[in-house]
Amino acid sequence: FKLKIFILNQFCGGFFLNQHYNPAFISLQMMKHAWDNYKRYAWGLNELKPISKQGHSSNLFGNIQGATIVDALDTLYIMEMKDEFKEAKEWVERNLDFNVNAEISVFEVNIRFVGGLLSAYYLSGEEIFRKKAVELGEKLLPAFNTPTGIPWALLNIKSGIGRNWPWASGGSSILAEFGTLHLEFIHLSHLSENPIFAEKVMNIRKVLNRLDKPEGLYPNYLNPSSGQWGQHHVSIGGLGDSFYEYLLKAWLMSDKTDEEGKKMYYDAVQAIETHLIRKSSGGLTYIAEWKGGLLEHKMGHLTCFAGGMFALGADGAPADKTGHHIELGAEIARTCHESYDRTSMKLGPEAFRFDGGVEAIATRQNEKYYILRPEVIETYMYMWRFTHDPKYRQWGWEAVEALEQYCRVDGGYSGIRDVYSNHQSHDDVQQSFFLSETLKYLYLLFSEDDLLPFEHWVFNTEAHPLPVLRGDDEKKEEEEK
Ligand code: DMJ
Repeated sequence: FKLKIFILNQFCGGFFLNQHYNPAFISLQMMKHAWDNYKRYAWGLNELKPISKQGHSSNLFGNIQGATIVDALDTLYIMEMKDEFKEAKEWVERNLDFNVNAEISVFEVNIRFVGGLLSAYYLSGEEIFRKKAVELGEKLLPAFNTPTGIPWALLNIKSGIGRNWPWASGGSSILAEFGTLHLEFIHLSHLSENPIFAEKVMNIRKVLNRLDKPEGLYPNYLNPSSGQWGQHHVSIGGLGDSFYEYLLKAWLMSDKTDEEGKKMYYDAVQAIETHLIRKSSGGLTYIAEWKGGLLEHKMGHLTCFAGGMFALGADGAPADKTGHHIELGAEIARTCHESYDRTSMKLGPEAFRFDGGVEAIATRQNEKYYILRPEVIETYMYMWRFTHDPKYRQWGWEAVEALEQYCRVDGGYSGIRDVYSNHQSHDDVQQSFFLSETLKYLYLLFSEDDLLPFEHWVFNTEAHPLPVLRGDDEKKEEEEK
């Protein structure tokens, strides 16, 4: 890695050395390498296997193809990779096809495909992306045909038949899945002038608001037929995470007019603080999981996004709690950084624990992997924007160095099976979210704040920026300015 920086400096007149944290390294070196190899070995397929140098297909997208292309569109645009954006757009025009007999994950297709297409449209103004986003949104509508209107997790987009994951508590739908449609569906209604999308997600709110919440918390499982909670498991990581994120962002994206979303978010954070947030004896703040009233002192890599969320919500926090929410964000960022720093590879494990004498360390073999996830870097990016404390850029750069040293291979970037080991064992998958989220958040972390400013843009949970929707009066005022 150091050698690479040295060589780059020879060619670029010390550019990379003088401006140590230059975002150009992320675009010219990292994004280019990830994209070029995807293009070379897996073009048109969903993801790349960078070791075996072939395509990777996950059943999350059924046989819809091109997940990496659609997920990466806005990153290419933001990084000004014009040729690559053009070839990606041409692929979408010619090949992106939703008329397939495929059972897909409604959540994954929404956040990656609908979200990716919407952002590409808003950034570039190219009509093809709007058209494809609305077409796909329409394909997802049959998922809401349940007695309560809480959508199925899985949907065959040809037959319109839906079902839930067989492992999910007594046929339940998952909070983080049906709770992570709101931003995209509001924009689909906005762009199609068809209210149906917004109606579907507003009904989810209605169902949730009618239910009693144990200790004010939202369980991860909800049965779409009975409208009752499944098991009382609560998590701010997997199965729960982006539901909370979307309450806050729905309010921000509505130009702070969605009072219901706002109230639901701050009430939920209050309950999370009371029942889930704890401090370890070594002084690390963490967010535990809650199982029917009992705490499991474990935090997932996924949960680390919450640092950024608390900081983003700080400004609107009720009575003099702004500083407190920023502080909470900073503490979660520190804990998640520790989870990276306490490994051999300086990359964080999938889950880390605070029991049995350990702090911020994975104790189970099946929790020691790192699959190129973005959440910790996402939190650094938000904390940097809100505080400008240089440590967040420094921590982000540590992650860049580790990614270059351990995850970069000839054929792209790969996840790691055990971040505590001294020998890297690659999982051979370059996840599409590495291009849409991890690299985008790194790029933003090292860029100026006026690139996608938070007053105008809200990021969906896959890091696809969506514009704040302003009322007509505000729009006029802005134009006059
Ligand atoms: C992404 O697809 C999204 O960030 C989602 O909300 C959670 N998991 C992955 C990245 O880790």
